[in-house]
Amino acid sequence: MKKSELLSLISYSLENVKIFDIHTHLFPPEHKNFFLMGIDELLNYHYLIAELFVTSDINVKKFNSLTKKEKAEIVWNELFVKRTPISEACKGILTILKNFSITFENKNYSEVKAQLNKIEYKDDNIFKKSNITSVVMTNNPFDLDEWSLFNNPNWDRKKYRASLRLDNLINEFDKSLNIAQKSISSKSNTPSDIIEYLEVCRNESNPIYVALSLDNASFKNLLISDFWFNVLEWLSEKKLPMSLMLGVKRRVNKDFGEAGDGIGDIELKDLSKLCSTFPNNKFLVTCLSLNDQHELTVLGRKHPNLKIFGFWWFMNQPSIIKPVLKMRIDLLGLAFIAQHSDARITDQLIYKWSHFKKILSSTLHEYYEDLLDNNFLITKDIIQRDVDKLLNSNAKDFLSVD
Ligand code: FIX
Ligand code: ZN
Repeated sequence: MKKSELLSLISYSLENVKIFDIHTHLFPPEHKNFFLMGIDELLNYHYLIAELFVTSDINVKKFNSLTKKEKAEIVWNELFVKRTPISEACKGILTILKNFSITFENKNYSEVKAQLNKIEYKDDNIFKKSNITSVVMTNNPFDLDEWSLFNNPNWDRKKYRASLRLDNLINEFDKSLNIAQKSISSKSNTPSDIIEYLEVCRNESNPIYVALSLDNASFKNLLISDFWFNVLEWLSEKKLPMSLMLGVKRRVNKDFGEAGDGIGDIELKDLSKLCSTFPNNKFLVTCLSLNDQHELTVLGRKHPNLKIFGFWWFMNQPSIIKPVLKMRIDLLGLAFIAQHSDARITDQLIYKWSHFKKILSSTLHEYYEDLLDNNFLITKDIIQRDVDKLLNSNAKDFLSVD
C-alpha cells in the first residue's frame, strides 16, 4: 500500500467500525425519567456548568434554583455568545449542532432550540450516525427508582447493556445494607445479605461488569476488607469483571453539585497487589489523573487480568489523549480498550466519538507510516482488524460479551 492511500483507508475503517461503548450514563428512551436527549439537557451538562461557574460571575445558588430551560439559556449566552466556545465541552455542542446542520452564528438560545425542535430524531438515529451497536449503562441497584428499569420488559437489552454500579457500598454502606435486607427480606443483618441481593440483581439485569469509582482511601479499604474479599470471590465465581475508575475526589466544591467533582490521589501499587491477589478476577481500569497514566500503562504489561480502558472525564481532552494514546500503543500495542464516551445525554455520543476518532485516525496514520517504512505490509484488512480491536472486540473479548 502507498502512503497516500493510508489516510483514506484509516478514515474508511473508522467510519465503518461498529462501536461498543463500555461506559456511559445513558438509559433507553423507555426509561422515561432517566432518558436524556436534546439541547436543554446538553447545555445542562455538568462539564459546561463548571465552566460557567468559573468563567462568569453567575450566582451559583440562584442558578441552581432555576429551571433546566432557564439554565440552558444562561449557559448558551455566557459560553457561546459572550465568549468563544473554545473548550472541548463547548466544541462538543457545536459538533452536535453542525451534525444536525443547525446554524448558530449570532443565534440566541431560542433560535437554536427552535431549529433543533424541528428535527425528529430518536436514540436509534444517533446510534446509527455514530455506528454504535451497544452502550453499557451505569445501573445502581441501590437507587430503586432508577433500578425499576429492569421491571420493564420493553427495551433493547442488546443495545443498552447493564452494569452493576456499587459506589453506594463505599459511600452509604448501612443504607445499602438496609435496602438489600428489605429486598431479600433477610433477618440475618450481615453484610452477606448484600451479596445475596447483588445476586438477585445480577439475575434481573445480566450485567457485563460491576463498577466502582474510588479515591485512595476507599481503594485501600478494598484490599483489606473481608466484605470486598467476599464480593471479589462472588465475582470470580460468576465470571464478572470489576471496572475500577480510580483517582476521583467527589465534591471538591460542594456548591457545584455534580460539577464539583475533582481529581484525588491513587496508589497504583495497590492495583498491582489487587491483580496479583485475585488472579481469577478480571479488572477493567481507567485513571482520572494524567499523573497516573504511565504507571497504569506499565501495569497493563504486568497483569493479564488487567485491561486499561478509555480517557476518563478530565483525561478526555484532545491535548491529553494524543500523547497518552501514543504511550499506550508504544507499551501495549493495541491491547487496550481505546475509549468510552461517558455520555450522559444521548446526543453526546455524536461528539464524544467523532472527536476521539479524529485523534485516533492521525495517530494510527503516524504508526502505520512507520510500519510501511520498515517494509511491513499494511492492508485494508489489517487496518479494519486493528480499529475493530480498539473500538469493539478488545472490550467484548475481555468482558466475554457477544
Ligand atoms: O464516576 C463516573 O462514572 C463519572 O464518569 C461520573 O461521575 C462523571 O460525572 C462523569 O460523567 C464524567 O464524565
Ligand atoms: Zn461515568
